[in-house]
Amino acid sequence: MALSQFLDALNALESSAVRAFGAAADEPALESARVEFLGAKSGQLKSVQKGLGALASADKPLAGKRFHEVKAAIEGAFQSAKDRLASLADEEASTDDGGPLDPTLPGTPFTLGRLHPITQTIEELTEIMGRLGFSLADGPEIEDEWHNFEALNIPFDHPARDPLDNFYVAAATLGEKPLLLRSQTSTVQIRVMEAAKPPIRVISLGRVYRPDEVDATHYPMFHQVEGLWVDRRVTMADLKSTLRLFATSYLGRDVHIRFRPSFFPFTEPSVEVDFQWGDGWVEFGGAGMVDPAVLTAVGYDAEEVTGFAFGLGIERLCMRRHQITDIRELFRNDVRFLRQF
Ligand code: FA5
Repeated sequence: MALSQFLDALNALESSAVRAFGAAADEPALESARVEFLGAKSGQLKSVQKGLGALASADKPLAGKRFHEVKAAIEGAFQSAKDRLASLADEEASTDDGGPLDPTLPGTPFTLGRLHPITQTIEELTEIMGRLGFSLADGPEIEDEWHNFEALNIPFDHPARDPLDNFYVAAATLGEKPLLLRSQTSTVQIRVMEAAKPPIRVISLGRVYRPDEVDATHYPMFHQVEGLWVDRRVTMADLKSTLRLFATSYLGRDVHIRFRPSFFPFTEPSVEVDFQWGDGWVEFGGAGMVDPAVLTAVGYDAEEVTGFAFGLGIERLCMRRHQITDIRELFRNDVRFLRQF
């Protein structure tokens, strides 16, 4: 046999074997390709090898070298086909318990997130008060003592200013104005009145902070909704009808509302606001007629205008609406709980 003929046969064998192993899509196909090309008895490599003996001795070294190259290439193609099928099998086992892929099975559904119940409550309260003509106002959560206390007629020696009852910001150093996390949204009353002249009709909803002991109805961070209406001849009757409309819009027509005499430094007279809950009454917040001292502190003429203000706990409203009995549920961030709203 001529050398060139032998080398041509080797080249043809190499390309058909590499193609066959590359195309083997499963174990049986791979095995039959193995038998065809690498089979010990009648594999094609074996039969080409037989031609080696018929070559002239001078051609044998070159022919033998090329034969071993082709043999290594074919065995390599077999090994990589084997590895490829093994890793495919692993993948299937890990995604589908080893069973074959069933393209007709439904996919993994995307679950849509939803707004936190407190955010939902804030949005709903904003809309209700918007219908009553109240626009939205905002203020910072880190406040100075003027807005949190002084302008609200809470003097320096008032117990509400006790550092133990407030979250003062440690970064405010000696000589600088002390700063604290606001303990009530009433701060926004001052910010709004400093910035605008009457008539004023705003609400503000946001976070407030108090170092209260945590229990089923108290949390160190909670939310309040503050309302403020200042104009000529605003009366206590306006306050009561506004709060009644607010309560029935959010909680339903059968909710009753009750005022109890109380004291806040920034309102006079002041009341606690209770809503009926089952057989009993629950306190939702405080309210009253804006104290003339507050109107004067922001530069209003207390002889000309009057106003009412209220501040209610948003968690309590949300809990009352959804029959949530423990405020801590709202902040545990357990999606099984939050998904219900
Ligand atoms: C005030 O904060 C006054 N600023 C309310 C006010 C505004 C009076 C305008 C007059 C005019 P009080 O401290 O009572 O009031 O708090 C109001 C409501 O916040 C409470 O009734 C309660 O619903 C809620 N609240 C108070 N502390 C907590 C707490 N630790 N966790 C959850 N809610 C709370």
